Amino acid sequence: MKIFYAETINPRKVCAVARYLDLPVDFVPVDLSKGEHRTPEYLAINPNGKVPALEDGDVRLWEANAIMCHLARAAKSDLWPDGAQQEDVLRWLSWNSEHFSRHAGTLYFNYIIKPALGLGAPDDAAVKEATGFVRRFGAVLNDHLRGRKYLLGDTLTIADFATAITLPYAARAKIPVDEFPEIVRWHARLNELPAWREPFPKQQTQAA
Ligand SMILES: N[C@@H](CCC(=O)N[C@@H](CS)C(=O)NCC(=O)O)C(=O)O
Repeated sequence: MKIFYAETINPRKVCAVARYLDLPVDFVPVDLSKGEHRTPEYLAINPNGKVPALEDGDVRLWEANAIMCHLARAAKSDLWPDGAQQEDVLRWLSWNSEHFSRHAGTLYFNYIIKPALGLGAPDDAAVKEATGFVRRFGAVLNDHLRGRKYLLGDTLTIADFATAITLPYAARAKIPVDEFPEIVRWHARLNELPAWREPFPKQQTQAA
């Protein structure tokens, strides 16, 4: 099984899940700064020209959430549970894409990716709007987490890996999570997992 990744938020979800499940994965780095995600070879794997992507035998899959499901199924893990819990996971994955990480991701892009790729200064209007949405939807997340260990209660799922994905970058990306004590507590719990803290494979150093 191969995972194509860069050290950015969406690949981070799948790398963290693969590491948490201890799956035998071949991690293939894709250098976005060199345009390796736009080569014909890579576009044949993910026509969107985005990371992550997965190859598993005949299966080629893109979209981080779908890849996390595939990894959990491969490991027969309840990170992707059955039945009513699955609906709850889908609820949080959808909510997160539309409402939380969408806006937290705008802050991540403006404060981390733009400077890293030399794309200019943060867009003040976009930052202001995104910060407002993070506060609005962060309050929903904070209220939900009260009295729960994870989004689904006692069970860790891929919804936690997806929804928390911008939090390791909160300080640098000026994501106002410190205003939400339940989110801070939940993230501290995720930080107890080595796979969450260090999701990416160690880069091989070039021989001199
Ligand atoms: N919805 C996609 C988003 C993937 C995505 O936007 N990946 C970013 C890195 S976090 C990327 O490949 N950016 C390169 C580009 O858009 O040129 C997923 O969840 O996999």
